[in-house]
Amino acid sequence: MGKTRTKSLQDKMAEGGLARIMAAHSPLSARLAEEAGFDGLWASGFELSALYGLPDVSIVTMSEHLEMMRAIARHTSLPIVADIDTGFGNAINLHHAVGQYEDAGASAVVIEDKTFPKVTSLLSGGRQELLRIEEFQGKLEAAVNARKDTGFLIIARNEALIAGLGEEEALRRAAAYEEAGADMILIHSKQKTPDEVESFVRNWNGAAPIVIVPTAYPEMTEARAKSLKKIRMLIYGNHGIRAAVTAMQKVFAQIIAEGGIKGVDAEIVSVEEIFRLQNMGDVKEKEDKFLR
Ligand code: SPV
Ligand code: MG
Repeated sequence: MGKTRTKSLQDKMAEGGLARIMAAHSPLSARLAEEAGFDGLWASGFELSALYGLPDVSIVTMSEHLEMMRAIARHTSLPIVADIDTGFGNAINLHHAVGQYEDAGASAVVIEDKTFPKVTSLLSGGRQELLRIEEFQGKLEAAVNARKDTGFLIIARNEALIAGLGEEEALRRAAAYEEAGADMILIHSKQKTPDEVESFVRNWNGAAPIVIVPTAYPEMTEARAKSLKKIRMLIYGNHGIRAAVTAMQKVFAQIIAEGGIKGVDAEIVSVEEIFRLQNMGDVKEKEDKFLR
């Protein structure tokens, strides 16, 4: 199954294609992303941290993240791009982590060039410390060495723009990461417009395709990303958890305001729809077959 998913991710990106990857924080959200038509899932550290009501600062452990990723993998057939932050330590910890995520069914890992513990990238004024280039190259080489399937993607996440170090440093780092064996470069930005990322992409001369997460610059559509020619993966980083919070805030407030559930009933999915998403039909079939 792992290999089939990985192949489908690669097929999507072949010949100029753009893989559209939606964040998932649970098997249910993963299934909804699959039904909506996304090409893959982003096992987001930010979303899982938020689900636990925690900040995204390396508090959620590898075991917690892996366990959720396994549950997601069991529930969908989409390829999974695992957000493994800094790799849970140094090159040795990362080597172990890559083996675990590949065995758990991921098709790719994204490893960021920050120090451990990391601070979430989009926070205004966040403390952003980057590793020395040589140290991160060692981590990437460890990740490449750890994977069993050469199709399993090692994606280097470049946080130079997030840390305010400028495009020249971002390009220098991207070239060094490609040299160390990264299959793709994720360039992250928290600028409110696509300019910063577009300029980086235009000036990127490497062969490694680019991954973007346009949360901060929503004017970057799929068509605009495709027109830049070098972007092969677009990650919608946190729209599942934000949509869930929006819906719950609205419905919960309405129930309090109206003193009951009558008003919201027609606005939310039926209980039958939840039964469908839980595969209750399957239980009925098994009951008919096995319960005597
Ligand atoms: C995540 O979704 O966990 C990410 C993307 O790493 S971001 O939060 O935008 O940095
Ligand atoms: Mg993350």
